[in-house]
Amino acid sequence: MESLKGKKVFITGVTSGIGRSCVYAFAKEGADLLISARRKSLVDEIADDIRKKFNINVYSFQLDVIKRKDVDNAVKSLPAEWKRIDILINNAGMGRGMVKFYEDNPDGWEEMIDTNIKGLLNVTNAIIHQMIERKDGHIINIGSIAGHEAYPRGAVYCATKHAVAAITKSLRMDVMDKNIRISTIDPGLVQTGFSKVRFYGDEEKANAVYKGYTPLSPDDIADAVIYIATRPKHVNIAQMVVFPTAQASSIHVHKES
Ligand code: 8X3
Repeated sequence: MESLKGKKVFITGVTSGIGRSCVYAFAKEGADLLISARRKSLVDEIADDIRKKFNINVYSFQLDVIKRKDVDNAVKSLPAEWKRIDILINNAGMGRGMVKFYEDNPDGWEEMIDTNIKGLLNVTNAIIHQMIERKDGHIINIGSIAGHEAYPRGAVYCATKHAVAAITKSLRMDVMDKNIRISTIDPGLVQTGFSKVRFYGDEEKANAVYKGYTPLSPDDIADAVIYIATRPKHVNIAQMVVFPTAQASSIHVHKES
């Protein structure tokens, strides 16, 4: 296992779910963290907490991944000691709506496409050039089983995660001569605020997604991300699909009533 001590790890979307769990998992391993999300006050709270608990260096900043110029500026204006980023975790992502395509709200499509595809591209582009120059780096995308299988009532969400899968594969080919690892971890059902956002705040619908079986926790995924990030340099976990034991595909979930 390679040590993460002192490695600079940049994580997007850290205020909840998998992003937040990744922050704590990497902090525990002694990594220095660049953490970002849309709500700066929440990012700062997490930063204060992990500085105290883990005695690591933390740089927290506001970032809306969908705004390309802002992303470029934020990365360009990082203090000198934070400019070398060893690991990027493209976590920021979301779902909006789970209804038939012809009943769906196109505003939700735009949010998903902007965040899950353009956001990931914006952040990757802002960070990969220094990795290419140094011939060193690791980018870990948080994809989804929805990037492998399309399912009903998920046309656009599935399309965005298929896009993440395609970008991951193609980018890996583009940088295979630059000593840069490109990985994706593709979870099934993880109990986070994801469903509440997807169902526009409807808690009942959101809770029903995780009833009748034991879903993955965000810590389960952070644990897998740590595994991916700590392999020896010549080992790239290209893709990792993680399900709860009661799930066998996007649409096969065994629920006890
Ligand atoms: C979220 C998991 O199964 O709702 O990416 O697509 S799923």
